[in-house]
Parts: sequence; C-alpha cells; structure tokens
Amino acid sequence: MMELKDEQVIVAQATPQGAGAIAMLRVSGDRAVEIVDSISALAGHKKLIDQISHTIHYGWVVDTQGQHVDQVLFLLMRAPKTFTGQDVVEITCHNNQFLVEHIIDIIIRAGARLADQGEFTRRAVLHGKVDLVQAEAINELIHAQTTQALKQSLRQLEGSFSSWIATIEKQLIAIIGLCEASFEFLDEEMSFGPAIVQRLDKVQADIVQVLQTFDKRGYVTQGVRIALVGSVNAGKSSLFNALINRKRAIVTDIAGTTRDTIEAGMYSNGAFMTFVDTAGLRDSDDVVEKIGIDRSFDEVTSSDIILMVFDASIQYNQQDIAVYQSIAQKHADKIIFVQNKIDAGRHLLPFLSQDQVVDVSVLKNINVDQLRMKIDEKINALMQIGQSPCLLNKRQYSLLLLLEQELECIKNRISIRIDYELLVILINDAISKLSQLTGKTVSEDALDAIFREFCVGK
Ligand SMILES: Nc1nc2c(ncn2[C@@H]2O[C@H](COP(=O)(O)OP(=O)(O)O)[C@@H](O)[C@H]2O)c(=O)[nH]1
Ligand SMILES: [Mg+2]
Repeated sequence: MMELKDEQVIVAQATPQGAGAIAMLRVSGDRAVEIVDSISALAGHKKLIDQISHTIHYGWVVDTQGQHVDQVLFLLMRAPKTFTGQDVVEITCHNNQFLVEHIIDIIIRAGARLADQGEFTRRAVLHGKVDLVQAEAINELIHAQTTQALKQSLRQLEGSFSSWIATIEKQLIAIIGLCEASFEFLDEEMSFGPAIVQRLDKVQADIVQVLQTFDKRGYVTQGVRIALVGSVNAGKSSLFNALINRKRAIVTDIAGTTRDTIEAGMYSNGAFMTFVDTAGLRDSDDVVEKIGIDRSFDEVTSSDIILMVFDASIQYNQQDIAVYQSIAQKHADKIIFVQNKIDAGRHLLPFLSQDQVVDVSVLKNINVDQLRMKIDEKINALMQIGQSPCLLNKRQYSLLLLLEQELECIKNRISIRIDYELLVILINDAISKLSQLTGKTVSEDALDAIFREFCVGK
C-alpha cells in the first residue's frame, strides 16, 4: 500500500553539522518506533515498542550485520504529545559527521526517508500542534540576531499573535451575527448599519496598529544604522572610535583623512547597531575624497539615525551653514546634533538652539556617555513596538494589509446601501484571510514556500 507523504517516517539531524560533543537525530512517523527497533540493540534486550512513552533508553545503533555502530540514547515519545504530533524517537549519538551520516543511512535503509526542509514543523502544523504563525515564529526564533527579536519570536511561539488573530476573527463573526439578526427585522425600520460600521472601524483600527509594526521589523531583526556626518575635521572619526570602543578609523588633524565610509557593528542593550564613519560634507578636488563625500550624502539618506557632528571651536562660513541647514531641515527626525571640541570653544550654528545640541569633547571625554544615552533613546523609539502581539513578516503583513483593505471596501459599500446577505459573504471572505494566516486554509504551494526557509532538521 502507498503511504501518504505525511505518513512516511522521516529522519534528519536536528543539531547543526560540525564539531561538538553530541548530535541529535530525529525520527518521526507512525512507524518510527518500529523502524528504530529494527536498527537498534537496547540494553537488557528490551524493545522500544514495549516501553512507555517519554522515557530514555540506553543502547546501540547496529548495522545489518548486527555490528555496533555507536553507543546512543533513545528518547521515546509516543503521539500525540510530541513536537510533530506523531510517534517520535530522538537519538542522541556521538557527534562525528561520518557516524551521524552512517546512522541516518541505516535508518533510511530500514524504511525511513530524509526529511525535507522544515518537514517536522510542517507536520506539527498538520497535526494542530502549532499554527502557521507559530511555526514561522519557531524559524524566526532560531535565526534571531538580537535579544529583542528573540523575545518577540518566543512570545509569538507561545501564541500571542495566534490569540490576537482569534479575537479579530471573533469580532468579525459577531458582525455576521448582527447581519443575520437583521434578517428577522426586515420589515421594520430598524438599521444595523451604524452598529456594524462601528464594529468594522474597531477591527480595522486593531489591524492598522499591528500593520505598523512591520516598519519596525528591520530595526528589531537587523539592527539600526547610525551615520556620523558633518564637517571635515569636526572629530567624527574620533567620536566613531569612542562609540565603538576601538581605534578603528584613522584620526589626524589633516582635513580629508577619512575618504571612504567605514562601518563597525556592535550589540548594546539587546539591540544591534552599525556605526558608519563618513568622509564629511565639503567640496574637494581629490577624486577619491569626492566619491567618499558623495557616499556621505548617500548615508544621510539611507541611515536610520544621523549624528551630525560640528566643530564648536570654529565659526563656519555661510556656504557650509547653508549645506548643513538644508540637510537638517530635510532629516530633522533622525538627526542628533553634536557639537564636538567644546574644550576648545563654544560656537553654536546659527540655525540651532542650545537645547537642540549635545555638547561633547571626545578628546577630553566630556559628555560622551550622555550622547550614548541619547542614541539609545532614539534606537528604542525606532524599535518600539509597544504591546504589539507580533512582529509581522512579509507574508503576514501582506495578508493583513489585504484584509484591512477589504474591510475598507466593505465600509464604503455600506455607506451607499446596506445588503446584509452580501455583507455576510464579504465578511466570511475576510475571515478566510485570517485562516490563511494561521494555516487553517492554505495551499500546498504556500506551505512549500514557507517551509523552504527552514533547515532540514526542524
Ligand atoms: N580639541 C579637541 N580636538 C579634537 C576633539 N575631537 C577630535 N579632535 C581633533 O580633531 C582632529 C580631527 O579629528 P577627526 O576625528 O579625524 O575628525 P573627522 O575629520 O571629523 O573625522 C584631530 O586632530 C583630533 O585629535 C575634541 O573633543 N577636542
Ligand atoms: Mg574622519
């Protein structure tokens, strides 16, 4: 008899390849225990099939000749209380890649097949152990690069996003309830329109709030880009070195020392930030420096935060001031104005007031910590997702956006004429977007695309 793809026993290494004390292989499927019994010798001549679930057994993996291949531990977990919802045996063996591959090969010869990417998690979804947004959270958790991203994916795995989706669904179902109630009052002058619109407004507002977190995703998962721009010789490279705690950029009193942009990444308070030192903004005849200056202007646009550094010991000419002022106006939201060298003077740029700038002296280490705090505040503001139940990924964002647009259309229709029967159909349609989100109704192709991002043992 042909077995369905999801019933076949699958095997894969769940731990990463490479050096380490032990490796773990996972076997899942209805015949998982039977297959593992056929390639193992347990201490005391036991068989896994006779053992109670969720127990650990010591023994050997053996080849077809009955030769010991490795000394291992078998972790027996019977359905349904397993990750995949099927019978699962986890085998912990010594971590030698030849050995691991040999054992996988033996298990495959005994009737299993190598798992596809994300196939264990896919089965977990199929058996209702987790929904699709939780499955996505598992992958995001594994790959999280910042503490914030890690925390958020854990929350989503625990169901924060799933329960939010459930409340949205409940609200939509309540609206259908109102439509159906209206059928009974057809000949009366009673309109459910305002109540329905009010409820639609509420759902829409909830969705919009969550949609906004999508913009934050990059900051939380990839970090924030902070560029140091400003006048030449203002001390940008000195400040850059101070902020990253390393002497990375060359500092001299010769104007034009930094010709190309230099980047350095660091973690702070669970966030990741990339500092970018630039050549500075000025005219130059030097070809290389000119390119560097162009790049400085590019950084102004592409960075998330700009530290605009000025030299407080000198007075700038009108032409320079005009350049700085135009940048300042254009990018006011993301700029922190820094007046360096306050040990040597206190000239303030004419378009700035004292409370807009942070005075520092990198050389004398004055106020640099205050500046760090100011940067942290700005980063936190960027990453602020408040009490949002999720940090949407692209798939989730596009589905929710579609849903939000659908609700907007529905409201527009209602404002013209209210047809309760049609409304029920449209709202049900909206609800189906939520089912796609959680995977209740989702095409095989869509699932393939999602799990392709996973690793083999997950
Ligand atoms: N007096 C004083 N000099 C500084 C300070 N910070 C940097 N400098 C000096 O200013 C010059 C230019 O510094 P640099 O970091 O290369 O400036 P950049 O061109 O903006 O990158 C160097 O000689 C530094 O030693 C400061 O806080 N006070
Ligand atoms: Mg420099």
